[in-house]
Order: sequence, then structure tokens, then C-alpha cells
Amino acid sequence: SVTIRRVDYTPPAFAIDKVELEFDLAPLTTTVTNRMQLRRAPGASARDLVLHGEDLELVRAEIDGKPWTGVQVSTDGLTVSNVPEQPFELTLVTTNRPSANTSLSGLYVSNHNFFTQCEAEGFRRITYFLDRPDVMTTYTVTLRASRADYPVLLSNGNLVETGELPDGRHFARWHDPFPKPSYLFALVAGKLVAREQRIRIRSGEEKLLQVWVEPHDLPKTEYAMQSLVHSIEWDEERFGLPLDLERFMIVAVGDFNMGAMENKGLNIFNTKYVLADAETATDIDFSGIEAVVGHEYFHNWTGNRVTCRDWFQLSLKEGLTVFRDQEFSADMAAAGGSPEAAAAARAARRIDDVRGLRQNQFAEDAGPMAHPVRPDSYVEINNFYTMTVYEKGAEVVRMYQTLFGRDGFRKGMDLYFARHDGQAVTCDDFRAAMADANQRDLTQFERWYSQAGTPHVSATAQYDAAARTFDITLTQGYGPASADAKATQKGPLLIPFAIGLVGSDGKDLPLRLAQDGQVLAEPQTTRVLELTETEQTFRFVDVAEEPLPSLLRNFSAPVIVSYDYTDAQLTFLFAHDSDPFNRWEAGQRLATRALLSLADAAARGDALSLDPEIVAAFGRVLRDSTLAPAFRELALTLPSESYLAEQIEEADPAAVHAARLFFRRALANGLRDDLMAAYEQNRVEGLYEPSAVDAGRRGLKNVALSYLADLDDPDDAAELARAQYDSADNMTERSAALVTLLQIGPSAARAPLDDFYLRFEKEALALDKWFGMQATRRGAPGERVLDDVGALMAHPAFSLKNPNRARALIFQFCMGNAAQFHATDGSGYAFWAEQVLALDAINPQVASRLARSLERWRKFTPALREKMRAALERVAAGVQSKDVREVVEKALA
Ligand code: BAL
Ligand code: ZN
Repeated sequence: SVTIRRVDYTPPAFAIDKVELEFDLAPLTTTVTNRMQLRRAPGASARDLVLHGEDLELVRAEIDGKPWTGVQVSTDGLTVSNVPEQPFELTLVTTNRPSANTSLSGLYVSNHNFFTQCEAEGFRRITYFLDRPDVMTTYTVTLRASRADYPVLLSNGNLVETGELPDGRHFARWHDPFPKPSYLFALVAGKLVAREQRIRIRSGEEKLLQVWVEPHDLPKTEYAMQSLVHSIEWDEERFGLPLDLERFMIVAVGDFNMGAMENKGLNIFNTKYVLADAETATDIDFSGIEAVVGHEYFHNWTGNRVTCRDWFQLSLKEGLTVFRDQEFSADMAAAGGSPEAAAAARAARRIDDVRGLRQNQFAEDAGPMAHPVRPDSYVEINNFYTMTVYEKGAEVVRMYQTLFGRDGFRKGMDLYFARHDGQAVTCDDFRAAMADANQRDLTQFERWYSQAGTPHVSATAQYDAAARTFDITLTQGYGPASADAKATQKGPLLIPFAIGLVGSDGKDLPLRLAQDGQVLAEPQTTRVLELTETEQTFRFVDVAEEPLPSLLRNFSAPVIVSYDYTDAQLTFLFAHDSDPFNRWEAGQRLATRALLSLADAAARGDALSLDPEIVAAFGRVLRDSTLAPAFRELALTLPSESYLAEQIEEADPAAVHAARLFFRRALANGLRDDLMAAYEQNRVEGLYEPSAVDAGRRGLKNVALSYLADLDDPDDAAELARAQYDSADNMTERSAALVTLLQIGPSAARAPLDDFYLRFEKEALALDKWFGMQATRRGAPGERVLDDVGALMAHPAFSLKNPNRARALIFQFCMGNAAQFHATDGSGYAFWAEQVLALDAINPQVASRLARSLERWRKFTPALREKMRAALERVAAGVQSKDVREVVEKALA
């Protein structure tokens, strides 16, 4: 396979002044007429025009209206030879086969309707083109199709004309006035209906908003529309960025590789991130919709108006847009509450985001697919829509805000748009705008984009009672990583390191930092230290008593911090730290340490025991009614088995599972009455609302229920769960009850599981949950959940072709049920290999995601490792796509 390298970037040899596309849409064969006005780029002298193209049939080529015979078709494109010196018009007529397109990239059919997905390189499956993000042009698109079958015809921009054609056909013409790269092209055609809303933006202009879905789904679009309205308001308020088109459309599709796609003015969404009502969607689903609607909308400026020069710059738009959606979600969750409630809601969002980062991105960054936020090379760009590019990228953007404050960050954003609106640019351009707007040299900060691996910061402290000084020494470096990641690591990073000092009464001490012979008094009790050297000591003066340092508050940088806290100190911080993130973090550190030592004991076959002080510490947080329920839920949620396995040099998933279960049982038995009280006190009465406050209460209540189900005698929990299932008027309560019953055992769950199926037989997204909860079921000792998964694969409602369904059953088992997936007989790995190969033939992008679930194989015990290697080798031998090949070859290398 061919490796593409960032250093090889060359500007395009041709520019496209405008393009007109005509589609004659039919499922078996669609004909595309592509008329481009081309010119040589300044200084370029190529005689031939080389266009990208895949799986196309060329019907005709013309230059300036005359047939052109100098064309050469290859598997990945078309070469047009000896094109004129002067600007010219190239017309290409091609056909493609939408109904045969199971890759869901390019033009495809889903439930009889047409959709497109072009990012990253799907446009070349629609027509021959300069399918690269630095070629921006304006599009006029005419869609023609049967009116009866495809009454709705949508594309980017503004609708300029519609009309009838002979033989029951009709057409619609769309024009997008904003130059865009091809990856932002979209069309939709079919039997769809829209929820509509008209809004007025700050300029006074009226805008039409539409959410298009299949007719039966119309009642489930209210929340998505509301989220869109909030997104538009928020981007104007926070960043001064208005909606620039007359209309903005969201379309839902049931077959989709990703979450959603930000095509200009015509966002196409996985139904999962559009459709919701109380009956079928959980609190998490609602918050996912808000986040993804926001994310795609925010791309309109960060991604579309200013786009990427090349795909190595993907994080330029993705890291920035994830950061923006995180801020949006936090602001939404905080809106309307008291200052304390708002702070708690923000902290809950932050904790959630960081938990995801640490669980998934840190593992990625330590494995064979590790890459910098701005990668240096790839084989298949679709493999680089990663946690590193998105989530670590968002942390990198957040660090600018941590360094410069909200106002400084806004200045940087303003300068970025002033300089680059309408351009395709690089991560360096963004950094330069931040640096120049804040008069800072950010040369060193570039390393955040170019170095792979998770930085480690270790801290040591020294208190001098006589001098009343407190010295904190921070040392940065990297932990073990792949050779490829190591090769990128060139030197120390600029790490914004937020710190507070906690006194013996649990309150923050005033901060006075001695720096360059001066003493800097802080109005706040948190200070952002700037760590720039490999090792640096910071001295605080006038420190009245020996403090306990609260390190990396609010997770001010995406690093791993080590400090020699005693259990007692962690317990103290867990009870008192004024920084809610670090308060949660203290509990997680306490739990992780205990869990790892339990796992160690379990692996050795030793008896397990847990210090009652730890149980007591969790009990105090659980009972503390001054803490928001959402926070308490997060505090009570233990690190996942996969996260714990990552912390161990040679992971034994069975031992980790036993350890976590033992810990959960100890909490359940030790805190039974408190858990019961939390359950009772957090029932939410009245009409279901997906608000952050109500969701927090339901979350705490359901986490309590799940602990109660781990009591030695789970009968009370079974009864509560069954009653909750039967009386539930919303999916959050109903699915939590059913998951708890599954945790208790298959017999407790059988009847409600059948009820769930019958109730939601026609609700695809709810049915995904039904598959998913069975795939992630804990299973009794010796039981093989894989047998259930195998049976469910044969269920009439299962389909490998639908990505959501495949993810619900197969991915959930392989990635969300560690103990069962890593069964010592290797059955999980054999299943994995079979499914990766089956998916590879249908949809390489989806197959490749699944392929990644074995990439950390070297971390496991030798017996498991060998079985994993065998499974990887089996896939390597049978793989077709370059997507999967890149993943397994890197894993085995
Ligand atoms: N651009 C791909 C989907 C997303 O990140 O919004
Ligand atoms: Zn995005």
C-alpha cells in the first residue's frame, strides 16, 4: 500500500473556477454530468490534468464542447492529456451504481432514498474531480429523478429553480454561493418530510431551518431543531459567527458510517443524532444530539468557511470544532441554574469529556496507531478520524484558552477568520493567529501538533515551614510508546499546569508565586503555571501551613500526572478539593490504585480485600447532598475495565474484571442504605425532560440501582428494577432497569427483554439498544455471552450492512465487554476475525474501526497475546481493503 506523507504536499496544478453538476438519479445506474471551468494554477505548467476517480464508468469527455479523446482511465482516476493553455471547460459524463454501493461512501441508497458521504475522499466516487480540500469552487447542482419515488431533491446552498420533466420526472437546481472543497458536497433525494422553523439572526435576516426525516419520524425531530436553534444563537453570542446561508438543512439517514457530516448548508446525520423522544431516547442520546448538532453547525465556520489545506491538517477543523461543541454543551448544561449548579453542570461535562479522552485516546496514543494531532503520514485517511485528531486536538485548542483566557482566545479566533476566511489552511496558521492576537511566541507550542504519545508530568513537593515556602517541581517526559511515536518526540512541551494549594481545613490557600525575583499574588486560588522545561521548580511563598497540592486542575493539559499522594491525602481531596474536576479525580485515583492492587491479587489467586476507609470515602460523597447528583454519579462510576487494563503492564482481563466486581460488591455491601436512599431521593416526578439537572438525578439513581444489583442478595434490586421497567415512561429509566436486570441474570431479564423487543420492534435506534445491552451483559462465571451474540447475529432484525446495528452488537461485544471478549479460549478473537473480514467485504470503514479493537494485543498476558496475534494474522491474510490492512499491518509490525 502507498503511504502518503505530509512533507510531500504540493499545491494543485489546476484551479476550478466553478462546477456545474447534473444528476440523473436512478438506484441501479446514476448518470453524472460534470462541467468544470478549469485553469492552470499560477506558475504551474503541467500538460496533463490528473483527476481522482473510483468505481466510475466514463461515458464521454469534452473540452470546450468538443469530444476529447486524450483521456486515460485508471483504477484511481482519469488523466486528461494535453489540455489547453488557456482556461477551458471540461465536461465529463460518468455513471455510478448507488444501490450496489455498500461502502456508504460516495452516492448510495438507504431505505430507497439517495444520500451522499464525501469526506474524506467520497466525491471521487461520484465524478472525476480534483478531490482534495485545497481545491475550492462554487457548485451549481441540478438533480433529476422520478417525482413519485423522489419527491424531495436537496443539495447544498440555495434552491434556485424547480420544475417538471417528461415521464413523471422533475428537477431541482441548487446553487451554493460559497466556494467549498468537494468533501463538503452533498445531495439527498427521496421521500422525506421536514420540520421547519424560521429564525431571525442578529443582523435581522430571516433564515429557514429544516430537519428532514422519513415521515414516521417527524415527531422525533423537536430536540434536534431546538439544538440547532441554540447552536446558531451560541455561535453568534460566543464567537460572533452568524449563519451565512438562506437556509440550513439537517437530514437523517439510518445507514451512515459516522455520527454526522457538516456538508455546507446540508448536514447529513446518522439518525442516532437526530431522532429522539422520551420513549425511545435516553438522556445520553439527547445530550449526544445537542453536541453533534452543535458540532456540525459549528463546522460551518471552523471547517467550511475556513477549511484544511490537506488531510494532515484534519485537526485544524476537528479539534477546534470538538472544543467548540464541548464549550457549547457546557454552556447549555449550565444555563438557567444557580452559579453553583452551573459550575457543577460544567464540571460534569468536563469530567465526561476527559474520561472519554483518557479511556480511548491515551490508549490510542500508546499503541501501534499512535500519531501526532497533525499526523505525518497515512495509508488510508479514513483511519485518521481518530480520538487523537478529535479529542486530543480539542485539548490542544483548549490549552490556548487556558493560557490566554476566553477573551484572548476570542481575539485569536477573530484574527484567524480575518486572515483566512475562504481559504484552505494549516494548523500552523491557526497557531500563528493565536500567537499574534495575544502577542505570544508559540513556537514551542507547535510540539503539541507534531509529537505523538501522552506526556507524563511527575510532581514532587517540598514545604519549608521556617521559610514558609512551598516548592513544586514538575518533570515532563513520555511513558513507553511505539517506536513511531518515540521518533516524533523531540523536546519539552509548553504545558499549562493549573494548580491550587489546599489547607488543612480543606479550603484553598492564597497563592503567591515567586518568579524572576518578584512575588506574584493571585486573586484566584488556582494558578496556571507554564511548564516549558524538562524540569522546573515553582516556589510559592508566605505559605502558612504545609498544603496539599491540587494538581492539573480542570485537567488543564492532556497529560498523565503522577504525585505520591497517600490514600489519606486522596481521601481528603476527594472530600474537599474546591476544583470539582480534581475532587472527582482524587476519587478516581483512590479507586484506581485499589483496583490495580486487587487485580494483582486476583491474578495471583490471592484473597481480595478492600480498605473500609475507601468505602467510607465513597459513602461520604454519595451522601453529600450539597453535591450535584450528576457529580455524585460520576464519582461513583469506577474506571472501566479497559482503562484499568491499560494501566497494567501485562493485563489479565479476567483479573481486572474480578477486581472491579469485588470493589463494586464492597461498595454495595458497605453503602447499601445510602444507595437505597440515593435511589429513593432521586426519583424524578412529572413529565420527562432531558435537562442536565433531571438527567443527573436519573443518572445517580440508576447508578445506585446498579450497585444494589451487586449485593450478595440482589432480590430487592431485582424488584426495584422490575418495577422501574414496568412503570417507566421514558427510555432512560426503562433501559437502565433492563440493563440492571441483565446484570442480575438472564432469567430476571427474560420477560422484560421480550417486552422491550415487541415494544420497539419498529424503532431501529431502540432496537440497537436491545442488541447492545445483550452484547455487553456481564455473564455469570463460566458463561459465554458470545453464544448469545452468535444467536443474535442470526436474528431477523440483525444486519451487517447497517453500521448502527453492527456497532450495537459486534462492536459492543468486542469493545464494551472486555472480560467476555478476552475469554481465555480465544473465542472472542476468532469471532472478531470473522466479523472484520465479513465487514471488510461490505464496508471497509466500519471494518477498520472494528479491526482496531485488537491493536493493543501486546499489552496482554502471553496466552491471550498469542491468540490475538493468530486472529490478527488471519485477518491480515484475508483482508481486501487498504483501510483494514493499514490497521492490522501496523498492529503486527
Ligand atoms: N467531518 C466528519 C464528521 C465530523 O467530524 O463532523
Ligand atoms: Zn467534525
